[in-house]
Amino acid sequence: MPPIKRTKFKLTPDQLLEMFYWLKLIRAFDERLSILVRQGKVRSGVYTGIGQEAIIVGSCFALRKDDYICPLHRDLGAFLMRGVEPRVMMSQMFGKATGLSKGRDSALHSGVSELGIFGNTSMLGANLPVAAGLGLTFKMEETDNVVVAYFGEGASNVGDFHEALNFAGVQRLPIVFVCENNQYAYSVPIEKSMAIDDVADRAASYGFSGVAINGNDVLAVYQSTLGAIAQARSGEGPTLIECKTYRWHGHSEHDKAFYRSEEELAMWKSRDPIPTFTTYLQARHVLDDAKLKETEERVTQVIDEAIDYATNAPDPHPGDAVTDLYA
Ligand SMILES: Cc1ncc(C[n+]2csc(CCOP(=O)(O)OP(=O)(O)O)c2C)c(N)n1
Repeated sequence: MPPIKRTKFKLTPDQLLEMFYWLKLIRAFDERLSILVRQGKVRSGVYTGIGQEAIIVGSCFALRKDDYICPLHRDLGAFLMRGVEPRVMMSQMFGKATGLSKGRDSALHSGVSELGIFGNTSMLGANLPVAAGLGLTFKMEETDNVVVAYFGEGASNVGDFHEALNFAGVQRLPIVFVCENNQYAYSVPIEKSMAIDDVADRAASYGFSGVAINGNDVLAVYQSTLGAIAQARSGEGPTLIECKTYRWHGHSEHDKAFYRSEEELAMWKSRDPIPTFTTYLQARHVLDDAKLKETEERVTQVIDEAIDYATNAPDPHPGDAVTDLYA
């Protein structure tokens, strides 16, 4: 196969390599966090997205800097891709003063408005009406910004999801709803919580399109998000993209996931988004052994540095507990 100049989605080799870097970095960040939890270094629940990275990378890659995301608990990678420094993110997980919320929350609820990240609360699906509010703001201000709102298939069973989609559909809001369907909501498999196969079908009730795609294919996620974003920017309203995937670890690091079989896990691991994309890049002469080694070394260096920084960072000062509050 001859080397490619750019893909049919107009991605250049450098952009493809950037996507590859993010996949590797986000995977490594979660893998190291998983070890750090066992070492007692993390002062937060850790909900890794290992196995699901293609969704975050493909969708965030399609965004502009001035767009917004509404992430959920499993989306730390989205924080990194939007520009949060790995050392700051690691500090956040360590509950250090150098973290996003300066060690004052359980780490998963911060937002960074200047990077277009709207912080979430613990209530499943509660980020979706917030995304609708952001979309309404963009519409009223007549900007062409969009918001990407992430949620799991479990969250698509709560009322907030349906209210948000209904409102977004009625108002034709510039929102891309990205469902990370990893097959389980904690221990509940999808067939025990939904009477239909595809979350994507729910969009039709609210007057817009829903599409179910392979969430382990970073280019498929990118392409779908790009199309949905173009539609949202031109005032044609929201889209629901359901990305089928699987989480390799338990719901959180304290969950041993006894409710699923080894065979099932092995089957999904064989669909690992990273080797699939690696082979794609190698076959098209975008990635050679030297670039692969360089990327892996860079990732290790970035993560090592982030851990060193967070380990040596100061704890929060009790006197700062009530700073940055407003009423
Ligand atoms: C309204 C609400 N109900 C229950 C919970 C407890 N809870 C937290 S995460 C979770 C499972 C979430 O599953 P899903 O939405 O599919 O996302 P995933 O964790 O699989 O990424 C549950 C039940 C909660 N936080 N909020």
